[in-house]
Amino acid sequence: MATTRNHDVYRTLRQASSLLAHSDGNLAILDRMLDVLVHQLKSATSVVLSTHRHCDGDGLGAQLALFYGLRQLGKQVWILNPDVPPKKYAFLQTDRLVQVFDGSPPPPADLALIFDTNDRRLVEPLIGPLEHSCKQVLFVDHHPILQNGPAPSKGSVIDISAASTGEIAFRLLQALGVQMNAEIARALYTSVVFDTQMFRYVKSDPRSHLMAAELLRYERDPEAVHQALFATYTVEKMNFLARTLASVEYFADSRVAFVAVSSSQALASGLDPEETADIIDLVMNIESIEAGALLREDAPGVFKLSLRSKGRVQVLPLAESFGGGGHPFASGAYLKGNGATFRTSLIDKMTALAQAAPRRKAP
Ligand SMILES: [Mn+2]
Repeated sequence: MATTRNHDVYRTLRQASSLLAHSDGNLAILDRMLDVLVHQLKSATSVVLSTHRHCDGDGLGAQLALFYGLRQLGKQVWILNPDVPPKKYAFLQTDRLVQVFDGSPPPPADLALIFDTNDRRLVEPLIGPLEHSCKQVLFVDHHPILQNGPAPSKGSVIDISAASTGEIAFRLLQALGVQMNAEIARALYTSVVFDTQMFRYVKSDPRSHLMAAELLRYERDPEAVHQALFATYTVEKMNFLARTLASVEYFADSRVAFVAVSSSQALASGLDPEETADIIDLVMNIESIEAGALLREDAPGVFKLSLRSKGRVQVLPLAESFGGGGHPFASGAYLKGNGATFRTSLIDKMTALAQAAPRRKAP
């Protein structure tokens, strides 16, 4: 029976997590927080599910999985997001299932869960009205809590050992006794595949693969998901990337890369400005590169910074020093000021970080 098998995989997942937990000792606390959340979900009759602005496959997959799962348990459930999901996620029926906040009060619910962030600023302008309408608003996330950012609400479940929020959603659904099916599997598989970038970033932990193995018993066309997530370029976009790649600057023996773009250039090439982050991910494929920065100008003096690292350079503190956040090795910030000053400062700081970083070992 599928339930028995689910249970076995869940036990393996827990064993895998406890291996990690010995290093930080947080697993017992995390387990207790998950138990409390499961209890709250069981007693709730109405739940709103949300995620951060500019949602991605992870947050979207987690909220869709919970949507199907909680509906299966007879709950009243809504997906309400701060903005419209990118078109490439239409294969997840986002047009039909995701409501976009338009200023009117969110449905009054027992509980609201916000996935894939614990920074309330990334849920503006929905977060205030959500707190007003719902009895409790909690974050379910895998990003580190920011040193200088807003604290997540009490009772939020934050597991930084998870490679995707989908992993936490999977555990919640299993603990709730939800029966796995094709819809839930596709949503969770999207989370895992998106945030691990096809199993490239798995935190040296077997959980992403174990979970995928279980989901693939229900997801019959994983290649369709891979293509919907990753083979989405247009010719215009490829040409834009080619032009921009030619302007990347390299420093510190090509261990550091810096590139600047503007939203208006992107829009003129038919790109959503968010898609320009693909440039920095491409640059990170260069063997020698340890850290990369993309500075995107959205309006005169208004920038979005994206930082990436291969793991030996911590870019999160750098993002935090600019008022941003994210993961230790993929983070960002919104900046206001002088682009040339930011460029110099970023290159100096990343060069210092790369030079202080440990040398790379062969696997
Ligand atoms: Mn994520």
